[in-house]
Amino acid sequence: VEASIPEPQRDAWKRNQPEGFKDKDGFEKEVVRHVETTLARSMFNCDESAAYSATSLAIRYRLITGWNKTQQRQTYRDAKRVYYLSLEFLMGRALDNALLNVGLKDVAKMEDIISQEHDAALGNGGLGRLAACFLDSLASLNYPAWGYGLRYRYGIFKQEIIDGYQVEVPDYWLDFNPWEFPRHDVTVDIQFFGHVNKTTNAAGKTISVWEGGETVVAVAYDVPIPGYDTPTTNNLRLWSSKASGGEFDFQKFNNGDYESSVADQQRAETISAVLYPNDNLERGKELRLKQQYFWVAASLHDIVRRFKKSKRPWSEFCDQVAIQLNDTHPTLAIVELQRILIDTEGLEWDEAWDIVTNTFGYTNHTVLPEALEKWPVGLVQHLLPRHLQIIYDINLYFLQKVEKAFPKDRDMLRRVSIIEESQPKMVRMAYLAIVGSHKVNGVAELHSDLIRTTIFKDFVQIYGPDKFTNVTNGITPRRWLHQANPRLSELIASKCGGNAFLKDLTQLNRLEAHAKDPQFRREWAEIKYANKVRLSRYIKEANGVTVNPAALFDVQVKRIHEYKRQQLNIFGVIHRYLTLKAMSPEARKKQLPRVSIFGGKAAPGYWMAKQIIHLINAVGAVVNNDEDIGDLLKVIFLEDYNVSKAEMICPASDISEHISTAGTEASGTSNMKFVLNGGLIIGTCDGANIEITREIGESNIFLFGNLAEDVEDLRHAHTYGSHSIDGDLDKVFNEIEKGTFGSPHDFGALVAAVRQHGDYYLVSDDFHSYIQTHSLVDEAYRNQDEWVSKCITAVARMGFFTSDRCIDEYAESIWNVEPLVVRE
Ligand code: GPW
Repeated sequence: VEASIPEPQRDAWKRNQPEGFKDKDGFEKEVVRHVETTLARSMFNCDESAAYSATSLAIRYRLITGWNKTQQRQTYRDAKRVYYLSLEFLMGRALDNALLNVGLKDVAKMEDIISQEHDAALGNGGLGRLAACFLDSLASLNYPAWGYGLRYRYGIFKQEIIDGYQVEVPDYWLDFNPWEFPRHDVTVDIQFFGHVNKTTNAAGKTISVWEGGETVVAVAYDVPIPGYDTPTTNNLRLWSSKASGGEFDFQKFNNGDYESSVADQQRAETISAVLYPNDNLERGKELRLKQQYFWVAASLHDIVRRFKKSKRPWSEFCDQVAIQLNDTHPTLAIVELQRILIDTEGLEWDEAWDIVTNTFGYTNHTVLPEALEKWPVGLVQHLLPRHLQIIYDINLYFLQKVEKAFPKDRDMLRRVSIIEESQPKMVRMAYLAIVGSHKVNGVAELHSDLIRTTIFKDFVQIYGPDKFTNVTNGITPRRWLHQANPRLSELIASKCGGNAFLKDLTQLNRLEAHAKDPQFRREWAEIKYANKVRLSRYIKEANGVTVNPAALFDVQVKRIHEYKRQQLNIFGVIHRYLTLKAMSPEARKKQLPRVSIFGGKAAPGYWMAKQIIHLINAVGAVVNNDEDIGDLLKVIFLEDYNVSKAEMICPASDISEHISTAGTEASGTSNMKFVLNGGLIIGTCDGANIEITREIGESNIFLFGNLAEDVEDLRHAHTYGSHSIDGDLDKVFNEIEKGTFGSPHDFGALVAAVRQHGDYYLVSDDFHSYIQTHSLVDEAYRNQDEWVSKCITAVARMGFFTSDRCIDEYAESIWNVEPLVVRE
């Protein structure tokens, strides 16, 4: 590697290598040094926030050494790298994770300090959190890998509940962020708008030149990603936008056009200003497309620059580079790489296209039509004129191939065209992603089957089945077991021969032998109880409601969405309430107390989701204050569900709800988190629930509801047959309409969606079996010994769902990369 330090200074450099620190003393010394010299405070005015700052600065010092070493080694060894392109990285807090991964967790026990940290919330939900788990696994398994994303100034909004309604508050999180390193020298000029000119180059070849328009500058901010129990520390590079020409355009400024120069600056900075708060929905906004191109172009420029340093021929690009597209959001990367190769590097189309398709892999995360990205051709033309030409060419060559293979099938051409011939014409990003990648994967078996047989059926015909594969999602056990539930992790370690299970989760199977051991069960149950006490305290503090920690804790926390069916849950809660009310006081005494806990954000523009939040809170206000009911039922909506709250909630659930309409939830990942923390699941046969059932056994999960294969017929029957509502559900609706939970007018749309508008999500069809299954849950919970045995057995069989397994599968079957061990 070339060193940029002049010869005379190199010796001094080597003599003065920072050494980091190795032990508790060194760590403490570093913390005190930061309090006194970096923060200019003393022992007497070091509050918790200052303690957090100093501690994280000390830890980050330790990370940097491993980080530099990792990057140098990867470059020196010229290893193939994986680039994970994701518009979302839902990281949560970094300090606790860093302490654990570098092995200093036991040195510093400091919950109060840890809780000072603001979540890094650059994501909406499952898709963003998956990216964060993947980064943890990539580093822990020593894969040379970088994440590329956007450095949003505002992450996902904070949710406040006011009078039962969601109110959004901006999440400005960058006040003090010790985990990022601005690289003001690493910048890329990103072009927008303008026009394309055709000219002839020196060799007499016609070439396209993209000219004019405007330029925005991308600035790199690097975030170190430490692996667990390894010196490997990978990089997450986030791009921030700023105006070209520095602060503001001095030309304009000096000409007296101050306002417009400031406006230009603001317009540039707007690109990375805010995360779009939609989950499983694309709204086709111009700024979103700008974000996508800005991020993708900066990342590719960076990747290509790194490759060119190796001086290898272009034919070796895909031996050095694998790029994974986290959903279709980064699909323009395919077009951008093709553009660089043909317009800038002068490759022929076919040669370039070969490199492109061998480089990219595409992961699909949804079959919901409203989430499949399409961009109006006119918008792409306006913003990225050269890219639109290339998209048309990609489509032309693709359709020519299809026509050859299916000569008589004109409808096939219409169906698979990357350009949808609608009014206005649209670019279908998923199709572009398929055509430009060598592998396409879904995120759970059912989901991968569904994409092969429904939305991408034609492409399986065209490319054959091998291009389509499945990689079932996973979660990192470091954060989601060890960090979130330290006591359970310790108990598990005591039976699994130490912490090795955190790196090889299949070793959990050694727990199974202890599932019926009374002493072990007692310890297990005691930890669950303690976790519930902790959550109860939080609920008291946050909601002012006293809940009984001995009650069955029933949790549904995730983004609020009709397809995830929080409405089914709350209708079920109302049914339970009515049933309890109808009982005699004696009969009531025999009932099992329950706490129904909800949490999750609604997209700000998703009116129905907001109605659901309102109904949950309205039901809580009535039920929680009903003296007939007392402890038997409490309904809690936890404000501002996020990663750090999930870390507290998951360990405290007895049962969690994963009850999406069959065929709609691609995978789900919180289902895995809850089971791994010793909770059982009530769920539909959807997403990863199916594989969880296969692994842990049917007797350890509560499945209910219609199957994916029956959904279409049921929907058809709702619309064209006679649609009768479940009797119990009807009673629930009548109660809502009586005004029991406040003005019935407020909840009319939720009722009408089922009664009048075709019940698209099959709430009524599944209601009976949902209620019945909840009775089975109650019954099972009464036998605590059996229940705890089920929980232990389930945890013992969860080894498959680590994101480590998942990353190894991607590495082997999609990326063709190998680990590179970095020595300490
Ligand atoms: F629509 N997912 C998500 F596919 O959290 F892009 N946000 C999204 O916008 C999309 C998917 C998208 C989730 C899936 O809903 C969930 O089932 C899956 O477990 C998760 O992505 C990770 O694969």
